[in-house]
Amino acid sequence: MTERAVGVVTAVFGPLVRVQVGEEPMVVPFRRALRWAEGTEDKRLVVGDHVFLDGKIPDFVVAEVGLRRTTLTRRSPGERRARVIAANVDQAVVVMAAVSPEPSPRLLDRLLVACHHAGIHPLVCFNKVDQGTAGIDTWIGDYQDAGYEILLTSARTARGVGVLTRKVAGKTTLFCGPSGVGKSALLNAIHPGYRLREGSISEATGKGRHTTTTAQLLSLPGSGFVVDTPGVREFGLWDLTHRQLQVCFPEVDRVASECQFDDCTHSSEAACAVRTAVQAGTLSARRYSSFLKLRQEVEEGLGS
Ligand SMILES: Nc1nc2c(ncn2[C@@H]2O[C@H](COP(=O)(O)OP(=O)(O)OP(=O)(O)O)[C@@H](O)[C@H]2O)c(=O)[nH]1
Ligand SMILES: [Mg+2]
Ligand SMILES: [Zn+2]
Repeated sequence: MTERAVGVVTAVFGPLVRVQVGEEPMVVPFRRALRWAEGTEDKRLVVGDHVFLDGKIPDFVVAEVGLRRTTLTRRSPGERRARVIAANVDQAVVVMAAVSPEPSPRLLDRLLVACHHAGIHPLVCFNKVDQGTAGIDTWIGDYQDAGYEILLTSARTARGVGVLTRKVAGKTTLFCGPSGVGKSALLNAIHPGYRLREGSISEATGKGRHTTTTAQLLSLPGSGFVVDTPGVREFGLWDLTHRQLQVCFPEVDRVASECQFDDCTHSSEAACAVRTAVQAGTLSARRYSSFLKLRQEVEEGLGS
């Protein structure tokens, strides 16, 4: 008799996917004519996809993909279309190292925008605080003022790992950030049973070595899932309107409600509450400039 099973995609390897059905992981192919929920834009299976399998053990095949509740998407260099990284994620821990590899506020801001736009709750995590925090003190303030939850962790000394473990319990949480910041190390600290491979930092470039090469969804002890992802160098955004981008900078959006004009661009208008706040030092000049830069980029990308 043909059975129908429900599972979640935990890894994608070309024509095969690893699916967890109940407690049972299995590697299965997918039908060429997969049935997708209406409105699915990027028809490639990703971790977190809810799938329906037809067939009989051990000959299951993925036949249908459920509606994606959330999709985290990026535009890779040279690609015109959105690429979904993971589906059905509730929150993301955006990880930067406190010292090495050198943290990139530019990339952090992009990842935060991508999370907001996807409806995924972002948390900002500075890992490797055992190496010092002097270099990131001002930024911590910027992100705290913006309303983000900041986690200071060390996978090495286990500082902050208890808090992180509580934050991810019962949810589906994606870990993202540059290579070498310790995403896999933090997940190993949360649950040593994962035994994820950790890389080293190149002495020549000060960067990670892209140790994790494919995204994978892992079950947490208890309930919930975490997603380990490969490090990103760039994170392309596109197809956001001015208004949508502004909402992705919560602190700018809050102040903007007091601008004189509804369609204020916060760049040259005289009665602009955002510029006034930057001048008064109540809004971070760096975040403001990051917002303007991203807006310009999004504008240039539109319609091209
Ligand atoms: N000092 C210190 N080193 C750490 C910490 N966390 C991770 N590392 C080291 O940083 C290096 C990179 O860690 P990974 O966990 O592989 O980093 P990743 O973010 O998963 O990198 P990719 O998989 O390449 O994206 C390893 O040598 C870890 O041992 C930490 O809290 N403190
Ligand atoms: Mg890794
Ligand atoms: Zn304004």
